[in-house]
Amino acid sequence: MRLFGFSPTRTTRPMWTLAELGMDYEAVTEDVFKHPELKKYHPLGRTPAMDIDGKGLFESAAMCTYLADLNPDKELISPSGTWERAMHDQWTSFALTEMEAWGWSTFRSENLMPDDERVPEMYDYNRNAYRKSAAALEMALADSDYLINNKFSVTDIIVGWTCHFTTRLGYNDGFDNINAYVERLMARPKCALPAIELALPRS
Ligand SMILES: N[C@@H](CCC(=O)N[C@@H](CS)C(=O)NCC(=O)O)C(=O)O
Repeated sequence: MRLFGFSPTRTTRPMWTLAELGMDYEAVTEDVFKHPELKKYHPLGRTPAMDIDGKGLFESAAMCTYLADLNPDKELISPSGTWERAMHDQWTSFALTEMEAWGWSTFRSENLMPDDERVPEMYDYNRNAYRKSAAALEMALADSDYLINNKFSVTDIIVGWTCHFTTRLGYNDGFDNINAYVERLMARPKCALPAIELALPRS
């Protein structure tokens, strides 16, 4: 098994999941975006990408879910068909589509696009849209440390990366529960999330 990518990108999600599960793999980190095989495993040439016995798997949440499913004894995820699994699907879909996507739009424009393709007009809109959604997670974390049955799971690895990323963007001011959640996750011994460094020149 090979994992293409490096921290603090979304590669941190499968990296952390693999550590929690105690699975061996080869990390491909050097010049990864220029790696001749990356496009074989990720159609857009992005990271993370996985080579699993020659088959490609992309999308960090799909990787984490698959890896956790491979190791039911580790109890990092509940089986399909259970309410807990539905809650996993709910919170991961919510984090990726209703929270992370807004921040990613700004981050990508600001950091990865050439000057003439940046869209700074969208930044306030993206931040506001993020905050409307994040208020729902803030409420869900009011009386629980972790998202599924108050027990750490792969759901927290996936959603936790989103919250760590948006904290780096300066999006979580006043969301005390989300900020405490990120700190709680970062204190876990196998956590692969790095120390918070602001990712945008503006908040
Ligand atoms: N939804 C994808 C996002 C993949 C993605 O955009 N990865 C970033 C790094 S975190 C990347 O490869 N960026 C390079 C680019 O956008 O050109 C996932 O969660 O795996």
